[in-house]
Amino acid sequence: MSRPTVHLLDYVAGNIRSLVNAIEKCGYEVEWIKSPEDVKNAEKIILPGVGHFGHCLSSLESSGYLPAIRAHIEAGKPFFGICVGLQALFAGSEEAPHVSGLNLIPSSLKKFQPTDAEGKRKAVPCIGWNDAILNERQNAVRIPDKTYYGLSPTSKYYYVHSYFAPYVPGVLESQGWTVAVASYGGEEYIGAIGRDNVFATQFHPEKSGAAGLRVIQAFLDGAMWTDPVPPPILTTMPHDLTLSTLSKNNGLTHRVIACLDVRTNDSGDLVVTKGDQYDVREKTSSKGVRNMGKPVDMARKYYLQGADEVTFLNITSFRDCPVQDLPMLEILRLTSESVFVPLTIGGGIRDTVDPVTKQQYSALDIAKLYFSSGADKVSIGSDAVLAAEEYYANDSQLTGKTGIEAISAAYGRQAVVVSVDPKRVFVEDPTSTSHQTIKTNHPDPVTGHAYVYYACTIRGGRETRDLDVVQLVRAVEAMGAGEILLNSIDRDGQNQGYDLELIRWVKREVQIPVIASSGAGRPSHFAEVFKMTAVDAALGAGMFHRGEYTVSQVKDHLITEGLSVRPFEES
Ligand code: 1PR
Repeated sequence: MSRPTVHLLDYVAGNIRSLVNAIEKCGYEVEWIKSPEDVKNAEKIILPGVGHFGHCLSSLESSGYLPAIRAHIEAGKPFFGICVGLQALFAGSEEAPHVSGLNLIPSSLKKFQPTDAEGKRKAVPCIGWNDAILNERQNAVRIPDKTYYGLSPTSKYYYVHSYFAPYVPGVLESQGWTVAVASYGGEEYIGAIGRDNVFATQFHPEKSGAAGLRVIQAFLDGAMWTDPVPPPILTTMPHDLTLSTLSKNNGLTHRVIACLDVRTNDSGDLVVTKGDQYDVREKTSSKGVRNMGKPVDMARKYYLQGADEVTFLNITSFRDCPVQDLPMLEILRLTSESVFVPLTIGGGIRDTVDPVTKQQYSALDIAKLYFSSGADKVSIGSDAVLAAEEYYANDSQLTGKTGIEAISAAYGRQAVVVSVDPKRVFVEDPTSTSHQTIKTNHPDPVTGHAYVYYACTIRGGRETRDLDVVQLVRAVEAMGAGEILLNSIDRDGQNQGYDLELIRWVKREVQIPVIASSGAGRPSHFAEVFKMTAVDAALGAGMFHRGEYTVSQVKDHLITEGLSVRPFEES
């Protein structure tokens, strides 16, 4: 028997593979809308959206989709907008003041401020797990004891956006809308909204684990009001705490990321490996590449343990042309079929020439391949350092030609992570280098020098450049990077905890979110980095791969320390 269908409007760039996978997981088949004519014949439509409000709405307008969508909605047929697909329902957005939306909701989107009312900083874009809670007093249209499209007040959903629809209690509800709310750094905004046949979420349900799949399933099944789901059981919750009393990061839970460094071993198989200070070879006489397991299986395992994101770094890519690296694309395709949290892929994202076909590929071409295989973000390492050097050589002028700029323009800032591989350099005093230094609490044990800067490296730490981390992160933020993955070669694989001095310093320099990486050896290191710095997420590798701790043990520990995490829900 053929499966029921839903029509999907992919008007942007083809990076919605995970949505297709989520729809298929819910038992439905996707039919693609290729022209405004197809909208007429569609019964249920999903309008996903990533990137820039102006680009999305202008391209919908110029290709004739806006009247077709309006007619679909007016005909009373089911419509589901996701992210910019929600924003399209509004009149407009600060992001593109001269571009109009569908104006079904007569208000406009605003940009998040970098500080809250008390002056506390918050990262923009807002990336992470947050609420979508119905305000019981305000929502006139609701059925007691039922949930709206499967939304649950105890679940968390994955958001990534810089612009938001401000929530004013009661206003939209009085016009018959049902509204679910989230809050970020003191600003309340609309997380989900619906009326009659229209439903939309600012969060990405296809990236929100079981909680998100439930929302997609409810829309596809036309189940507007459903029985509530039991709240997840948190066995470790101390008696004096409840979920809502745990400390959040500006409203977001503390993100825990599992990272898999992948490379070919000496028998030619792609394996997850793990280094000490980036040396991934065994210390025994064999000197073989350390084999920690199979990439897809391990990614699934961490998803089921509650990882909030999974990152793959293809660590041999600086030698091999990634265009030929089909196994890495296959790893992404397979992983995205069953892992419904954000997937990042790094390694070899730069302009390149295929050594066999001699064909030229831009960094954007490479990123496209990864996005269409299921990646949500790409992570750029070496190429970001070289681009930053050029940026300073060019009097801090943007050329528009770098991979970061091209990918950010096409897919949005949130899709571009810059992975930083710094090494500490000690100096006797700040005047002995042109680089900015800090006084460290951990002076060089040999020389006793107590001033330090962090030199950027490329090619997996093999080459140190005359550019420091502060210069790098400022430059890539200006180019349009959306997040910093902050490694430390000194700490990698040492199990001694994160480099808090480095993390604090970088957090001060940029507004975009920062992920702490390198050095996690036990759950308390995660609690330490979240409590002692303002970092937005923390990543672990070796301690998970060696089976010493699970992601759920890390999250349990964070809860006992009073820090909020996304509770894992069974699929
Ligand atoms: O330069 O754009 O081709 O990207 C290459 C990417 O591969 C970079 O992101 C770089 O960080 C990474 N990479 C290259 N060589 C290595 C290596 O290990 N030999 N791995 C490497 C970097 C660092 C983290 C690691 C954390 C946490 N790995 O990803 O997982 O340090 O480890 P821990 O929790 O066990 O301490 P490009």
